[in-house]
Amino acid sequence: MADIDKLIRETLKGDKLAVSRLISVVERGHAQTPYILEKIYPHSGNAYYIGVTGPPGSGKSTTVDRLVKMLCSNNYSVGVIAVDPCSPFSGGALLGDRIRMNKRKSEWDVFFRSMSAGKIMGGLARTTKESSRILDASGKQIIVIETVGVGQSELDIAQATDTVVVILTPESGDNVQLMKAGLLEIADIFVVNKADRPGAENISMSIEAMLDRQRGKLEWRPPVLLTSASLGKGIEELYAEIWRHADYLRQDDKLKERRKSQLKGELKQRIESEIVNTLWQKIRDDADIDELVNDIWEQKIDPQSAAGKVVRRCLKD
Ligand SMILES: Nc1nc2c(ncn2[C@@H]2O[C@H](COP(=O)(O)OP(=O)(O)OP(=O)(O)O)[C@@H](O)[C@H]2O)c(=O)[nH]1
Ligand SMILES: [Mg+2]
Repeated sequence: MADIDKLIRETLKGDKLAVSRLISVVERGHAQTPYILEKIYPHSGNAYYIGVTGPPGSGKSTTVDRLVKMLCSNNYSVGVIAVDPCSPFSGGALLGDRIRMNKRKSEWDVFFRSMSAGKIMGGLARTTKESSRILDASGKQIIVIETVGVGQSELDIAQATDTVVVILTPESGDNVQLMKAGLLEIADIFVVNKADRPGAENISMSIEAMLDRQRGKLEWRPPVLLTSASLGKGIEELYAEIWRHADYLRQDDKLKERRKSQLKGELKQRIESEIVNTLWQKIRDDADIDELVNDIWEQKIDPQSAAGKVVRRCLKD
């Protein structure tokens, strides 16, 4: 525990090596994770969280790279987490290298972390949240989280960040697909990247048309930007729109409400897993699962009734 306490102290002072080690401990789902999170939490909540999501290869890492450079040259300290749900070789590693190669790097306060699902115990959403809290508590002013927008991950990013940037490309296909992907609901800012390719205007117009149909329902109408991240075009506009959204959230306690509703979601998830773990522990102690399996096998009882019986008996005492 002494080691962990030292690591926590150094993390809170902003020591990069300590931050990196502490994230690794949490990432592996080490037994001391709850202790670490308890000590870290009171020091978090000061950073602004930016989420960047979109289909594979849409230019997220390239955009994040550009954004981070702009943030750093405006003297912000930045923490970046790039989540790769499938491959262990994320584009994120490249991002780190690209930033490292920049000659002005020594003046910059940036921490980069790439995570692949394979290494993570207990779910990407949990680890992303916990790692970003560590970065936040270490004093980073801006946290950027990159995830590929497939399946659950885009909902996770909306649960973990203040401003969500959804990056699409001219190849992103028709808008029906976008709706299905659930990216529409979570976007605070739309970016049509690779605008140097044909079709960018079209996709931008169909997003605008979709937003038009929602008119009245939207308190914040997400802007639709055209960028060409690899050429550095449109990034200044994106930067400005992120801050415009941040300003919008800071009015009338909107940011507070957004974060509280995220905390509610997190609390619910954590209660659920607490219930499952605690009950399972007790059920394993009380009930003879193998015997019950035999009863089910011999058709003395059906699986659903057996489950109900076990849980009710466990809750009674
Ligand atoms: N033509 C063009 N290519 C781009 C642009 N932005 C990025 N690319 C290229 O698109 C490819 C994917 O870029 P990344 O930034 O790695 O995309 P990503 O969304 O992070 O990819 P994953 O993390 O693998 O999902 C790279 O080859 C980039 O150089 C752009 O504006 N125009
Ligand atoms: Mg990437």
